[in-house]
Amino acid sequence: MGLVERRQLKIELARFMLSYKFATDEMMTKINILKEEFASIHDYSPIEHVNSRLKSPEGILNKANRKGCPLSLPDIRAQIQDIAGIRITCSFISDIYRIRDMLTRQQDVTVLEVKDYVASPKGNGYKSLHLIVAIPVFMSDRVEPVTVEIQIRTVAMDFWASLEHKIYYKYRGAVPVDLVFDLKQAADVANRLDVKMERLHDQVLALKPAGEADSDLLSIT
Ligand code: 0O2
Repeated sequence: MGLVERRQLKIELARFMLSYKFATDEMMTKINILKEEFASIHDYSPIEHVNSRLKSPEGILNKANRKGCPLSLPDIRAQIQDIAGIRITCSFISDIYRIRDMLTRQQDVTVLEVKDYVASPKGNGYKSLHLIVAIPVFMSDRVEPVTVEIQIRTVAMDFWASLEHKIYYKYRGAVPVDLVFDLKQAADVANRLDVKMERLHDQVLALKPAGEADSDLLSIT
């Protein structure tokens, strides 16, 4: 593809991405409703932080090239599933699945794919639950199902992934072997922390006398 065509495609991509922005806004509203509602009823929310991002047109084209995806909007729509991305962090591993259930049982959310890197971590130690979902976006002249990738992970998994991502980009993918080894060890430590924190949390919940407000116990977590 020549420079002029690539520039033209980027302009079309910017328009095409508007639907992804709307889908992200809709999902963020759903997640924030769950977060607030959960916090007000249970005095605790499994959702610690949420953020969203849209892949840049350049990022989309790079990913399409990497995947061997033809540079046409229908192909990009079909093959690049993380143009709209939402990341949710939570305290405990069980929260990851609780959030998944709360989101996927909503009628207008269609689950297209689940990648459970929590149950089956990547070789480098990466853990996270990825949901690829479609949500209908109501435009002035049509309803469009738009794909959103939702990553759900604990704070410890997120801490690890952020650092690994920085290191990966710093070395442009060619991370030295000793650093890869250290990162894998750090992932194991993060996992042990997650398991231990969950056990402590369960113990505290088991101690809770009947009728005691959640806030009295959860404030110490
Ligand atoms: P960015 O900058 O976060 O957007 P597929 O789409 O299935 O063909 P892909 O994209 O590798 O293949 O799917 P996968 O495995 O679900 O990964 C999508 C996103 O998950 C990545 O997006 C990262 O955000 C995150 N991710 C996956 N593996 C790793 C990893 O090993 N380390 C870290 N830190 N993050 C990971 P992007 O587009 O790579 O990056």
